[in-house]
Parts: sequence; C-alpha cells; structure tokens
Amino acid sequence: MFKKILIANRGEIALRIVRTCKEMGIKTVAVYSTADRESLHVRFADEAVCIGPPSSAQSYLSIPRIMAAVEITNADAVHPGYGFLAENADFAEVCTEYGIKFIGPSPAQIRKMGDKITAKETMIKAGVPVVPGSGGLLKDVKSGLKIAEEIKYPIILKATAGGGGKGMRVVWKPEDFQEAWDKARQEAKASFANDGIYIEKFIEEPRHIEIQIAGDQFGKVCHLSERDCSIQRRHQKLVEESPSPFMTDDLRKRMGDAAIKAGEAINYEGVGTVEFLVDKHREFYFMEMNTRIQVEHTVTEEVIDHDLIKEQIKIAAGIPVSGENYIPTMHAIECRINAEDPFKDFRPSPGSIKSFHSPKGHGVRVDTHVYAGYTVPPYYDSMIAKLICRAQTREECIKKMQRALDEFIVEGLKTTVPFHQKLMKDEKFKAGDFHTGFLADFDMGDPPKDF
Ligand code: MV4
Repeated sequence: MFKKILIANRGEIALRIVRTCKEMGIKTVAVYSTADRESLHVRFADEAVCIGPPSSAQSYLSIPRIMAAVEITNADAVHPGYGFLAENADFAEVCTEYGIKFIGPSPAQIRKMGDKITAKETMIKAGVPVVPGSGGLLKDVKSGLKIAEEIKYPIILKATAGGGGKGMRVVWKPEDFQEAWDKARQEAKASFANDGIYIEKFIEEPRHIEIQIAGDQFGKVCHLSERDCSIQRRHQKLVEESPSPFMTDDLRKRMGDAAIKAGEAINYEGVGTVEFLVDKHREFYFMEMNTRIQVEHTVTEEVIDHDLIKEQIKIAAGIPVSGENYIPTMHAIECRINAEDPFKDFRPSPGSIKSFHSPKGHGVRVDTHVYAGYTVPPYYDSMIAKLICRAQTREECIKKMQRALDEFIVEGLKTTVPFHQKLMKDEKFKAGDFHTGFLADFDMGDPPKDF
C-alpha cells in the first residue's frame, strides 16, 4: 500500500481524499495556490505545499510545479481528483516516468476515451450501442449533408476533442447545415485546438444516465449501478440521483452489461463512468466515458454503502475488485450548492462567507471545504458544497432534502439553495418526469424579499 499520497486538486474533493487516506493510514500532501491558503484541504492534510499564484495555469494545472511538490515531499502516489489534470494523459505519463503511481487509468486509456471518435469506434468493436452517425471525421459539408440525409434530420455535429457540450450544434434541416458546420468547427478550434467534427442522429429529450464501473489490474470489471444526471443547466449538472427514476431491472441489466463490456474492451483500471443517452423507448446509446472520479460519486457511495475513493486507491495498489455488481438498496439525491445567484441567471457570487450552518441529522451528508469566515475565491469552480440525502424511497429522500435545504444557512453570498428548494417542490421532478432539457424552461420566479 502507498505511504504518502499527494492530492493534485483543491476544494471539497481534495478534503474528501484526505479523509479516506487518513482512514487507510496513508499520509497526505495537499498542494494549494495562494488563493487557497485558508481552505480545509490544506488544514487537514499532513503536509501542504504552496504551488503558485491563484491562476490555475500557474498552480493546479502546472505539471512541473506539482511534480516539484511530489519530489520534495517524497510522495509515492498522486490522486488527481476531478477537473484540472484528472484526464490529462501527459500528466499520468509524467507520473509514471517519475516512478510515482497515478491513481487512475493508464495514459493510453485516458487518450483513447479523450478522443470521442476513437472512443466511439472502440465501443462499436466492443458491442456497446452507440448513436447512429458518420463513424469517423467528417471530410466536408458535402459528405456531411449526404450522411444527414441517410440518418435523417435532426442531426447533431460534435467535436471529436469535445465533451461537455462545447463545439456541438443541432441541425434540423439541410438549409442550416453549412452555418452549423462553420460554427461547430470554429468553436472546436478555439476550445480544443482541434476542429475535427463528426455527426450523429440527434436524440430528442433524452435522459442522461451513467453507469459507475470499477476495473482492476487483472482485467476484471464490475458495475456499481447508475446515476441519473438529467437535471443540468448549460451542461453543468445541478442534481444527481441514484437509482434513476426511469430505471427498470431489465434496463439496468442491459446498461450494466454494456458498461462492463466498455471497460473490459480497454482493460480499464480504476473507477470510471460510462455515460449514456437514454430515449423514451428505453433504448440507450454510449455518449462518452469519464476516466476519473466524478463530483457525483457520492450518491453511488450512499446507495451501495461503499467508499469509492478507497476503491480507487486499492485498485491502484493492485488489489482486485470484488467481482460483484452492486444494486442500490436505498435512494440518494445530491444537490450541488454553488456560490451563484439563481435569480440572476446563475451568475457567480464569490466573496466572504459571513455565517455557515450546514444541515445535519439522519441520512444527511454535506461534503464541503468551506466554513464561516472563509472567502470563496473567484478563480475556480463555484461549487462550495454538496448536500446528499439518503432514504428508503425517492419520495422520502425528496422530503428529507427539502428539510435539509431549509436548514442550510449561508450568509454573505448567494447560493443555489433557493433553486433546489424550488426544484424539490416541482410536480414533474417529484414524479420523475424529466429529461436533459428540463431546466431550459424552468422558471425561478422572483427572489424572496430577504434574498
Ligand atoms: C447528444 C444529444 C442528443 N443526441 N447527442 C451534451 C453534452 C455532450 N456530452 C453530449 N450531449 C448531448 N449529446 C445526440 N446524438 C444531447 C446532448 C445533450 C445533453 C446530454 C446530456 C446531458 C445534458 C444535455 C443537454 C443538452 C444536450
């Protein structure tokens, strides 16, 4: 087992990793930018190294600075968390060259899933259902128009280097193809320095349901059931839950089998997530694979009662997975609490937290790095806490979430708490009747007088 893990991240996930390492008897090293001196991940780690100024490029994204911290602290493994360098194959490669274990998949596995066309080709070979489409880079508008006629409109253009919605354009009729093509290419070039575009049939009103998998160094892959992440706004997830209200035993069996096939096809090592679009007929299609721990891993932890960070560390140390698939026996929902004003188009609201009271009680979990007196810096992601509730049924879980949200007090800045309070009372949400477009026409109304 590792003796000392350097955590190449910040915020709640860095603290989350520190906690599990402590329980496993592993020493921890935090790294931090000058904007994060007062963060709890720095306080609770055994050692902490300042790696640079606030800008991510000069701190959490700087491979040389992080490797310098590894060297001076003598860490024998690196945990990348999510975001920053978590899916950077070059970083994983540098770690390996230094003789440091990167807690996650190999550089080759990260690269394969990072390029969306390669990922799709790999899935087709493995027998995983994918959305019908061009099956490769589009050469020009002419061949694109031809494929669009074949698979029928609406279609969607996607960037092969993309993910998370950037460089995507939906086209409803041939007249609009040229403009969408130009825009998708421009955006892809600007965002990823790669203007490779492919085409797919556009699935209308899909659900986003993802399967958590875990694969060990011996080629064994198992699944840990699904999370429903359909409640998103501009490709930012706001609420996740497990099980999905749309799930059936048959669908879980089919999606679980497909996710395992996906993992086994690349000999996947680590915990990972296979994302699917699911249409109203319960047909599902591979969308992309995330080769990291995700923000929403906590809902899976709650419903299968299993520590996923511990699982990651054990897999990286060469311990085999149990070989069993896990089915939820309870219901869990996570609300992302962001320092944003939901009444002003979710505009960021950084600043000093004057008072902070987090909800407590049976079935309530709060993962956060903040506290009263802490200042939320403007440089990074706006998420300040994750509120996770667990209960026997979805209905009870929603009621518990309503109660917990009412107990959440954050003064000094705006948060997404009022959004979640409204969502938990929405009839369609309560009925489980939603898809990825749900929030596009969700009306927040006016703020209460004291907001
Ligand atoms: C799609 C789609 C419909 N049809 N692909 C959005 C992010 C990127 N990962 C893929 N995305 C989509 N791909 C086809 N063929 C609809 C989306 C999509 C979406 C997917 C998941 C969650 C939220 C979404 C919001 C808008 C569009």
